[in-house]
Amino acid sequence: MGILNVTPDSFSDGGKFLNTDAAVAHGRRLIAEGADLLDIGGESTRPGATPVTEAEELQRVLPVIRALAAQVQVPLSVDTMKPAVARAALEAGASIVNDVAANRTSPEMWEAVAVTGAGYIAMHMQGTPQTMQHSPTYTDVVSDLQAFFNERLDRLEAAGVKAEQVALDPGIGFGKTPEQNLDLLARMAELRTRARPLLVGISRKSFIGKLLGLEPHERIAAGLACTVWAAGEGAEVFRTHDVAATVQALRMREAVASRKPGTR
Ligand code: YH5
Repeated sequence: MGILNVTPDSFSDGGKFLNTDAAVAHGRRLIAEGADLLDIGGESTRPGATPVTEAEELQRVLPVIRALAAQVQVPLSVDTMKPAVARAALEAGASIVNDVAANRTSPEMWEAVAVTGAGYIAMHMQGTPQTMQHSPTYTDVVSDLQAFFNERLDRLEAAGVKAEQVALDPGIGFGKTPEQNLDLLARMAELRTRARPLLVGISRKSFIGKLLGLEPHERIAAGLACTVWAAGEGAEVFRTHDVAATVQALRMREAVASRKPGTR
């Protein structure tokens, strides 16, 4: 899954206006590098980021989704916490909702997914983007997330969203200490709740920077090591800025793993 951030710090001409063409070109490049899907987001969910208004988020993502839907074959997901943005994005040609706020009650979000039959990524986050890194606390981070996924799947099904529509995501970095992120990666196989695919976002995240003392653009190799590990644990979808490198790492891992009987 290639990351396409449509925020003014990513695709502007230096001013506050977004350049849709540049975002679309970047999306096409990620597909050329081997992305099987694109995740399009108009709101930064980095720790401490300020929320954007619904109107602003719609203005950012809709033109890019419309253009890409007309030009490319891969499924498009919309990275949003707002039901209205999800609904509009699905109408504009997205087919998956990436809901990083799946730990909140959002009947409207689930309603939109239920009626459209769209894919749904249920990501775990403790707290909100504003507060999540204050002092994340778990009894046992892996069993707490298992319980969370089970509860979410039950409630999604009650809301009319079929299990087949859902992928689960531990939300690396969303209300987790570096050690808790490592625990989730180490024991990722235990998160394969009810046979749903696991998606994981590792790319350039702060826990890598904190552990190894690296700036975001220096974190690629270390992130790939985590990606290869997670694949061995059964993770199937990888959300990344660095598609070409990720595809190479995963293809090589697969080539090796396929030579070893009984290996994932
Ligand atoms: C995710 O894991 N993550 S946005 C801080 C960084 C680097 C990257 C420099 N949306 C996920 O990518 N959706 C984001 O430090 C996501 N899973 C899903 N499903 C955060 C991000 C990032 C944050």
